[in-house]
Amino acid sequence: MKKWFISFVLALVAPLALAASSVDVIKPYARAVPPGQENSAMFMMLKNKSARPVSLISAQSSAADVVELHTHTMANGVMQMRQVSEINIPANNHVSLQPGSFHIMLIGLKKQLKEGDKVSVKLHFSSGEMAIVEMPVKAVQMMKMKH
Ligand SMILES: [Cu+2]
Repeated sequence: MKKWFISFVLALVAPLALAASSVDVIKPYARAVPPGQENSAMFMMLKNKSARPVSLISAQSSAADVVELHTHTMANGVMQMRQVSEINIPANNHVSLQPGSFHIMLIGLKKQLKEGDKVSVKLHFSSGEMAIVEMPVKAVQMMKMKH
């Protein structure tokens, strides 16, 4: 009887848990690029409101041919970008995607990203949750760096 009751409650609760997002996306924006530049990046703060760690595992956007998760590392005194398989957000904590650190890399832009434009991205998390985020395009100062 008790077992039956628990599975009944789970069946009732599970769809709601999937619909509720455990991650808040705060102040997202994409970097404006000059004409002819093929790559850009998206930045935002990801806040994990749950008591379990969660990771951003992939991103999709119609703005570019390829969308990757990247970070920056210092190698032999040179700042370099590299792809990462996921970006972890600790429980009840946040991670910042910002210039010089984690970012969502847009490779092969389908059109120039101009200040004032809007661009969207679909985020997939290790929890199975998904978020569609629309963000403004802004001018951002970039350090010179190698890919
Ligand atoms: Cu990058």
